[in-house]
Amino acid sequence: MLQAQDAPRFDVDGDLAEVDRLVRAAQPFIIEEGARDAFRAFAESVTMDRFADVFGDRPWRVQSCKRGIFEPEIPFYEQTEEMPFTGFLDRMREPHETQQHYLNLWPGPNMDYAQPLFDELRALGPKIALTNYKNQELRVFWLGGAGTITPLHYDTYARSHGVVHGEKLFMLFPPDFRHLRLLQPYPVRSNTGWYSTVGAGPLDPALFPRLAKTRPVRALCGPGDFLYLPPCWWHHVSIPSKPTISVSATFYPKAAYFYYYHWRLRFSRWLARHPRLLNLSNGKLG
Ligand SMILES: O=C(O)CCC(=O)C(=O)O
Repeated sequence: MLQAQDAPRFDVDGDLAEVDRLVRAAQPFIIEEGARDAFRAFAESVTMDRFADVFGDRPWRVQSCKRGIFEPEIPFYEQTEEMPFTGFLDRMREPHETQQHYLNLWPGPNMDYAQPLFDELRALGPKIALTNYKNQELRVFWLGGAGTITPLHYDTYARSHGVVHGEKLFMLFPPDFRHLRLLQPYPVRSNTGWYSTVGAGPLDPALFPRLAKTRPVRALCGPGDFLYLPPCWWHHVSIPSKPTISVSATFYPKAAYFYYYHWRLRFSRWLARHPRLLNLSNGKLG
């Protein structure tokens, strides 16, 4: 098993003075909102039954990939399958043995019928200590069943991610050069340069011995736990045991621009849009 340090936790009704320091120091932490009325009312209203009522049998494109297999040429989020929304909810309750189905949902065109649900999510933001911080807007729902995994990767922005029902395990690694070496991302000249070659399945040092040299932070989030995930931190996210609904906001701290990781990702995306340069580089960009 991978040894990790637990992310610090703060009770939202306790002293939150430390939170500002941790955001400025770009360190992860959890704020517990579970006992607050605003969160409880939201959790009572936003359930799998509510999703079934709102989305019904509408055809939906969901993430769909083979469990534990990451295809470097096809980014994870581009592997999809169409199914009725209620069919996806069935998959959440009873996951397929070899195929993972996952969904993140935000207000898209022609989704007026779902607007009241997204309005409730938006209205929750200012009532939550972490997302009220610097006016982050809660915009996205994440829905998945037991065994779902988001492979190890980093983003350039920071996220605030809160569990509404179920449980999510975040394994986080700092954006330094040591971890860049140990976690070995796919090459810059690929579609997936911000994904690690380690960790499409469980993060297991028996499979990837280099993991034993890393210094991860572990954040196991249950209902009402809101995680602050600082910019450029590596994250591997899994749903250990039950159908899980979570929500997220995105936050762009200026400090993000100081990370090598940030520019590495942007350069990788830029190169992906200029395939002729890739050919000219003759595979030398690594
Ligand atoms: O919750 C997940 O499965 C992935 C979350 C994630 O990658 C993110 O918030 O950036």
